[in-house]
Amino acid sequence: MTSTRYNLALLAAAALAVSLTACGTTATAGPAVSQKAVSESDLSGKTISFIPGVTDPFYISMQCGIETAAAKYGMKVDTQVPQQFEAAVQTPILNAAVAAKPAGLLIAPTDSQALVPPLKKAVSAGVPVGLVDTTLADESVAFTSVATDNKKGGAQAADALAKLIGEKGKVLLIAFKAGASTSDARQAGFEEKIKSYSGITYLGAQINDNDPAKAASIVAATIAANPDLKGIFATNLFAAQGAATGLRNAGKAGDVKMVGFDAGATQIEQLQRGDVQALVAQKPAEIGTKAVEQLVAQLTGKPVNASIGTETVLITKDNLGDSATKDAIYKESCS
Ligand code: T6T
Repeated sequence: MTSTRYNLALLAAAALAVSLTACGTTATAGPAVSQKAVSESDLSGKTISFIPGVTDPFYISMQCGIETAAAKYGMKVDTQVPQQFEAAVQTPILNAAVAAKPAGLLIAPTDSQALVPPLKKAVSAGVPVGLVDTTLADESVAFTSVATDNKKGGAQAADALAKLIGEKGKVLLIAFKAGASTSDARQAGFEEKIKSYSGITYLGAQINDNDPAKAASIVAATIAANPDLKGIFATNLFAAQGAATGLRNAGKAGDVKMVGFDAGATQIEQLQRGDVQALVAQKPAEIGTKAVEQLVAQLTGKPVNASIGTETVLITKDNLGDSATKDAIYKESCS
């Protein structure tokens, strides 16, 4: 949590260079939106538009959190999912959602630059924008941003992988998407940390474009060129799924150690099978719940947190039975 923002009466708050002090922290007013603050009871029947990055258990779990939190206020949730994790696919979905004039929009932008202009338009059209999971190069567009500390998660993965390989040997990183803030931050956190292990040779990052098959072929090619490869960090669910398949196909599962980000059912199976040794699980339902709470605060003129961080849980075969770990496994559906 970095700062607290007040949404001033939302009217001609255009020149919002106003700075307030709340709870001992300096606060900057959020972006101008054109609605008046309403009471909580007025929210009943209003719609929250939710646009995730793609379909996967991470965003399904987030949707479950959003729906449960919205229901407390009698609010409806309209979820529109891009078929691919791509700005060009997500932008028209966003534009259509804004045209329907929801009470607020919660979105995981698939590209930190490309989504800035359409989200600025959403704010100009009077739709408050909250960011979930991924963020933007220009965060001032949004009244809140709720996400995992992805840089820290990348560093956590580096430490886990270093330990698994006895702090020696060659390691590869699979970045799921250049320009997606989460992929970039996980990579940055991993790279910064892995440098501190003098016995580890970092082979660099390769991008799989959120395609498991591409991750599998990256692994095959890397093993062909580096038969002494010792470890892999795959930066999301699809990268990890494909990388684990690639290791199995190459007959290297369990021999080359793997740490993946995310914890859907497939990742847990791969962990149990020994193809993957550790998973950095996020808390997507909590991200969704907190984002709704911030949206309600924004709409009712209450203090809003500009930035909220959620924790990660490192899952290994050893702690798989623990209750905290069980809770961290993503859902495949809300029911
Ligand atoms: O890793 C999550 C999410 O945090 C990322 O931004 C995109 O990929 C996932 O949805 C997993 O597929």
